[in-house]
Amino acid sequence: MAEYNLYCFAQSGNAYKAALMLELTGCDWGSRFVDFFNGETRTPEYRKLNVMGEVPVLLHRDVRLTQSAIILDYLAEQTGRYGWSSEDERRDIQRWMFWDNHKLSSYTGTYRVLRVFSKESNPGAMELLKGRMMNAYAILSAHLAENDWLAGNRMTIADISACGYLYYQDEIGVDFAETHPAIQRWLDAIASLDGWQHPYDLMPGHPLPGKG
Ligand SMILES: N[C@@H](CCC(=O)N[C@@H](CS)C(=O)NCC(=O)O)C(=O)O
Repeated sequence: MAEYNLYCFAQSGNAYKAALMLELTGCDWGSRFVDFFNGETRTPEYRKLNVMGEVPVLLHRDVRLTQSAIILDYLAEQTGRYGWSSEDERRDIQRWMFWDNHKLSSYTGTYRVLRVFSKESNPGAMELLKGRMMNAYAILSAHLAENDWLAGNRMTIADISACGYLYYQDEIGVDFAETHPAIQRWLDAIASLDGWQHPYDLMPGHPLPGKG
């Protein structure tokens, strides 16, 4: 059994944040596929594992963690990589991770679910989410036009958190090279690191059955 075990599935940008951190830091980790699209996170067994019914969940020795930001914070401490060098910097990193969880990943992830995975069409919800998502991209882009990284003048877990959904560009229906070149430059810089893999290569569950 690997040292770290991650409950994940390939379409989850939130799980990808943890998987990417584990891979970039060379951790000995294994994946446990969660059959999200067939309702596994709604089962009583899964709710015992995570009362919030969400992916990712990380197991490490006798520690069980949920929430990607907390998992990244823990892994930064465990590995000594992509973390902070002062308490002020830690707060700055957390500030971006809270923003990512609320404004960037959640609107992008929900919009993508409606656009690509949902059987029902909901144009009103999609328009609302797309507007919020595009506002978040404008904020991210403005920051990255002035800074190479989100916090601390070097790559940190804030960057690993915020990039989580943005490698699924074709499914989101955006082309950052065209619309937000500063975001594309930053995504390319992360993707050039040793060990980087696209979420569909790093985690199990792609392609979805019937979508081969
Ligand atoms: N803030 C959480 C969000 C986790 C999340 O929403 N995960 C999705 C999969 S990408 C999920 O499991 N959703 C199930 C649900 O919300 O019921 C994190 O960053 O870990």
